Amino acid sequence: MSVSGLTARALKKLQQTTHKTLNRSLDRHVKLAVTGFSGSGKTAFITALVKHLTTQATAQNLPFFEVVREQRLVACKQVPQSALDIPSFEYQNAVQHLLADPPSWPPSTQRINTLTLALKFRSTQGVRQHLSDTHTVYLELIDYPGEWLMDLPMLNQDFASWSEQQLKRLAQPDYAHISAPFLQQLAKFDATHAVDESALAALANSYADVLKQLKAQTRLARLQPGRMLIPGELEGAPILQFFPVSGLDAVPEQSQYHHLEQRFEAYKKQVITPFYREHFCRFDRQLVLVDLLSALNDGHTTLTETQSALSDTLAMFRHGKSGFLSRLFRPSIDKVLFAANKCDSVALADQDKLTRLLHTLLLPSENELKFSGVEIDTMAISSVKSTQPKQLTEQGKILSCIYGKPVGEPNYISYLPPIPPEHLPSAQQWPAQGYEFLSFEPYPAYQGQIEHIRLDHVLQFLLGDKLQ
Ligand SMILES: Nc1nc2c(ncn2[C@@H]2O[C@H](COP(=O)(O)OP(=O)(O)OP(=O)(O)O)[C@@H](O)[C@H]2O)c(=O)[nH]1
Ligand SMILES: [Mg+2]
Repeated sequence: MSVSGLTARALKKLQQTTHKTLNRSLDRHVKLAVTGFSGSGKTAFITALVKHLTTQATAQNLPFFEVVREQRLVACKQVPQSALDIPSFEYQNAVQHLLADPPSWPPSTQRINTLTLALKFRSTQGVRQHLSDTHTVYLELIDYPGEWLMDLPMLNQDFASWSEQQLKRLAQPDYAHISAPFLQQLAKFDATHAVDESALAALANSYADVLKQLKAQTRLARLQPGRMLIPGELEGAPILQFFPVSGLDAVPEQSQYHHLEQRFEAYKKQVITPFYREHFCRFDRQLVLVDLLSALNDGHTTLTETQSALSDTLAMFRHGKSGFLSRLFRPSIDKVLFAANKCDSVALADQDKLTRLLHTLLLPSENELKFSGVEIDTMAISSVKSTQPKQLTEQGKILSCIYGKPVGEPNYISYLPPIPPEHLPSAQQWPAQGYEFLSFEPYPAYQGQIEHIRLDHVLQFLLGDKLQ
């Protein structure tokens, strides 16, 4: 290769890097982590965010989002994404579900995908005002199957501690009826024995069945390994064929235990680590969506499990105030918003209780984050409104009900939802009849417009300062 060819390429690379760096230093590029376990509402949130910013950005619709209220948002549109190796988020398909008659929810996510929005706005202050009339912030969003998020904490575990944790969970009375066939098979398994591929495959399949049933019948978050549920390109790969086994005092070389341990480590190294490194290490802001209502429906054990799964997962993100220098080289999350999603399934007056419950669940994590200089907030939201509040009078008493179409039901109903607890009730305090919050279909769009609850607060908290 000629020296001039090399120099030209090097120069181009330098220009690209400088351009990227300048974008970052002027806060032009914001990478938002929309985090949440499967079913927490990530895809619906991203769809609603794009819809509201691109076609419904009025002061009436987003009053708490300053740039919109002050009429400084010139326009917002989807632009080609920078990551060419990741499929694009199928916005049109997702939004068509919400706008259809009757409307439905976009399907659950099977692979990672991404989308970049350009927000062109007029600045009010600082250097920017003098640089040009309008400025553009690029907002990058990534959507992925929630199951894959659950794998991140495995990076901090070895095979023995992971196995112990999984087996303890499977033995809990709430889940024992599902895990019994696997646990019985496991009791007959000799981990010290020389490798028998067919025995390992049979147990791995049985363990995968348990995970699938737990997913179908409960709202348990930590179903690991997540790729057993959504394998993506790893369908049928031996790296997925492992399962938890009780620890041994000494692990014989060439034993089945040793083999499983190797597969576990390979899964961490070849599946979780690249995913984490490529997609989860360079976020600027984070939204954590939590579906508290499904966990409450499931019972005390699942709510407690959700709490510890959230705390383990949050610990995996790089947080901390992004000073100018660290920002250039290693941007880190400096604002985290915790959102109790789907708050439209409870009465308007009780939505605050969800916020307080979420706050209580996350206290230890919040404390940790605040200590590292991260700004946090907690709120109850619904990115896509699925019910309308409705007051009914019964025997002279006013009841705060909600009106909507429950998923799978043919008709709209007025429903008096249960009151969510404000604090984590102990097993003894748990109501005998449990909780029964209903899931609703999206509320029909009116003239192509969908409604939200506090999406504008979310946008202001996460992006407001970048659009000043
Ligand atoms: N009431 C209400 N329900 C919602 C909302 N967003 C999502 N849901 C419900 O939650 C379900 C899951 O939403 P998704 O957006 O697919 O969740 P996800 O986090 O992308 O899930 P995975 O793709 O499986 O990781 C939907 O099918 C709806 O039933 C919301 O804003 N309000
Ligand atoms: Mg999804």
